[in-house]
Amino acid sequence: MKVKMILPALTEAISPYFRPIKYSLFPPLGLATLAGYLNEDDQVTIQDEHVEKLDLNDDPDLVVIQVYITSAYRAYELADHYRARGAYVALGGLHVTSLPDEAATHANSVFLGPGEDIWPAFLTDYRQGHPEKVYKSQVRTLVGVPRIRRDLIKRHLYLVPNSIVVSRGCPHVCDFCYKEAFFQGGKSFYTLQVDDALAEINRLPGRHLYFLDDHLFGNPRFAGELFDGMKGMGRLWQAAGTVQSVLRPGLLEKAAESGLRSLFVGFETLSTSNLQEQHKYQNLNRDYHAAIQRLHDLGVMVNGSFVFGMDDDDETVFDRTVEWAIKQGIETATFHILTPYPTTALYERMAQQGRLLHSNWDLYDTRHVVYRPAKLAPEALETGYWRAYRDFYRWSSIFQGAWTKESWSDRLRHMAYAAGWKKFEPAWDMIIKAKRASSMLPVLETILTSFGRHTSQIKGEAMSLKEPITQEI
Ligand code: B12
Ligand code: SF4
Repeated sequence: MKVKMILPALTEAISPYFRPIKYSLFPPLGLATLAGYLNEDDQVTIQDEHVEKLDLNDDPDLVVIQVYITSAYRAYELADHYRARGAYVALGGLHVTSLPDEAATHANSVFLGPGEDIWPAFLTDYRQGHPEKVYKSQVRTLVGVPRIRRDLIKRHLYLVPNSIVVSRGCPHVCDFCYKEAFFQGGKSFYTLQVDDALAEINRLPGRHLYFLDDHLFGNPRFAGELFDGMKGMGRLWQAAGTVQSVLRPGLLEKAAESGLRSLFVGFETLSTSNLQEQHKYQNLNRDYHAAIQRLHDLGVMVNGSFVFGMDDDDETVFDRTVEWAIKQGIETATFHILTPYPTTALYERMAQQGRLLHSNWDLYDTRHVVYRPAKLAPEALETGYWRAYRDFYRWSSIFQGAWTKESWSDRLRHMAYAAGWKKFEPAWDMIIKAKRASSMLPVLETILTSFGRHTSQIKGEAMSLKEPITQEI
């Protein structure tokens, strides 16, 4: 059987004028996971439109498309194209789970929720000649999942080829998050077994890892055992966690010892009433400053995530947030405009209040205002959002942030990391066009170690680092 798997891109990602580095960061892990369920004699290819031009003149038997909200229209276009050529089209992913009826008009089968139970069930039905129209995930476990087909990933096209997930979902419930809607009808947080996670890490070549888990620290026992197991592996890694988990004694220390060098932290807002409104209780009354201090003391850089446009936000929110982030010495910040994804609690609330402006999914990209904010005009929210990025990444702000650090190596790391992402975008564009994204990985690794200063956990591992940790896949 000929199988083609596609991750479609949103328009910005394939613009000939400007392709931000973020679209060349991570390979399509979800599709490579699903490919693991195919038979050895199936011919399978994965195409990621963010990094390569799609070949649309082929004739696969089965086409699998992963649909995010911002790439939904493109996904439907591709689905229609392949259906017209006689292929069987399977659509799944976050947006299909939110709006299965919309997706079903472009697909032979639609898949709701994570794929580990429904995808193999479909493959059996398909091979026997009686596939269903709709598959809905109910059994949630990662025990016994097949190996991810990393051999199908074109590693050289990505800055971070070693992305990995060792859990699904998150133990918390925030109104604006995709998570509850996606995991409806079953468990919404579960992990691999520690040994399986360590084996997957061991299979990855090189030093650098990026955990894409929503909340790697979400199950403290699992996380503790994982970090213990990673100690001495000589890895450098990045991940996401909550303020609450950073403040918990013990776990962060283990993480840093096993190679954690930068953490994405969802601060989201500095307003208590905003946190309450979004039911983000795990952030309530937490000392954000103490969390950042703890991370910095352990040599871990902070990528702070902030959302603008919640009901307590007025015109002052942008300057206040940026000023605060710079003073805290946060190395990188990711700003978002609040976006109500369909079927989330936030979306239902906005719909009930008649505040949704339109349903052009292309613009549900956290950079456009798609609802009526409470204390801001939509234009003011968009302008403020862009200004926040500009102000945070000004050279003067980068210097000011860097100067909160005590050592020269940490100051240098702050400047190199912050400037690397935002100040050299034309250079990134050239590297991406030359299809050399992965060649920049050693630079990233050097910066993450603070130019060699934060290497305590890999001392004594120097010998093994001369060789790749495992064979190149
Ligand atoms: C890595 C990542 C990216 C990467 C690349 C995406 C990639 N290569 O897959 C980059 C940086 C490019 C990116 C960009 C953006 N992202 Co993003 N990203 C993620 C992240 C952190 C991890 C994705 C991942 O690899 N998951 C692990 C794999 C194993 O799971 P999976 O991909 O979901 O696949 C499983 C299922 O979905 C399902 N499945 C998927 N497809 C199919 C198809 C079939 C047929 C079947 C059966 C099953 C199935 O089976 C898989 C195995 O269980 C997620 C958060 C998350 N936890 O998912 C956000 C997330 C997907 N991103 C999001 C957003 C909003 C964006 C941006 C718009 C952000 C922005 N402001 O720029 C852009 C635009 C994306 C686009 N191109 O359209 C939202 C999506 C919201 C939505 N409802 O669609 C998420 C959920 C973040 C969030 N919490 O809000 N992103
Ligand atoms: S903590 Fe983060 S991942 Fe978890 S539900 Fe809230 S927003 Fe989603």
